[in-house]
Amino acid sequence: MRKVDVCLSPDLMHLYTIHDRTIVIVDILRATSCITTALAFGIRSITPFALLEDCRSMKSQGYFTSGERDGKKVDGFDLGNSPFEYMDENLRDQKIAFTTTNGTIAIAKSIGAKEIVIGSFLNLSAVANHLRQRNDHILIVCAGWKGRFNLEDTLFAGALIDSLKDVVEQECDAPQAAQHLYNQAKHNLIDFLKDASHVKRLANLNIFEDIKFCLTMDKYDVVPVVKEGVIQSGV
Ligand code: 3SL
Repeated sequence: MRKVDVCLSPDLMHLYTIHDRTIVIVDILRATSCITTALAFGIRSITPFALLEDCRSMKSQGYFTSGERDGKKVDGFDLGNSPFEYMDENLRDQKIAFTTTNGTIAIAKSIGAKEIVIGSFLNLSAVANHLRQRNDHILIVCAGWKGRFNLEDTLFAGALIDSLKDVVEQECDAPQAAQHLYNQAKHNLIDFLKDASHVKRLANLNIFEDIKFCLTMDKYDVVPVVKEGVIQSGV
């Protein structure tokens, strides 16, 4: 049996050995939901950056610049961090440089893992099938918010563990906790998350449709994979 664990915040990454693991990065609201959507809509690649100015500098190399800080589109960037922005025909086959408050930090901290996969509710079954085909131990890394725990990423971790329960052995207590939470929430994720901190943060920015969309299950079949620092479709 392969082992599965959940890292509840990128600030806890130092506790885990990663070189022998497939890491699944999750930032439901909204970075990994955007990446999944972008690749489903035919964007060629997404290069993630932890630092905003590194991302901005890619403009001169023909990249579209995209992302946010504190939920707001970065001044001078081409795109923000709403999945709906990536459904644009004009972006088909283009290269995007991407930076976000938490999601791209979680990716940067996972470099060195055996494989890095991008997960969201939008591609939950595709990611689960991908993991089933590999025999690696798994670490689900929740992007959280500025080092803190968040509910929506933990719910995704629970959903993924639930769908792999016949082939994984849980390490420590975080996988159990995530699975219990998901089983409580699964009949109405939107209602369960109505008081979640990032739902409120986005609502204060008048962002509502993104939340509903990012909580949709299995809309896309793509499995974004990070290879040599670039995210491309692995399926
Ligand atoms: O932190 C992140 O990576 C973002 O997904 C946050 S936001 O939803 O765009 O505010």
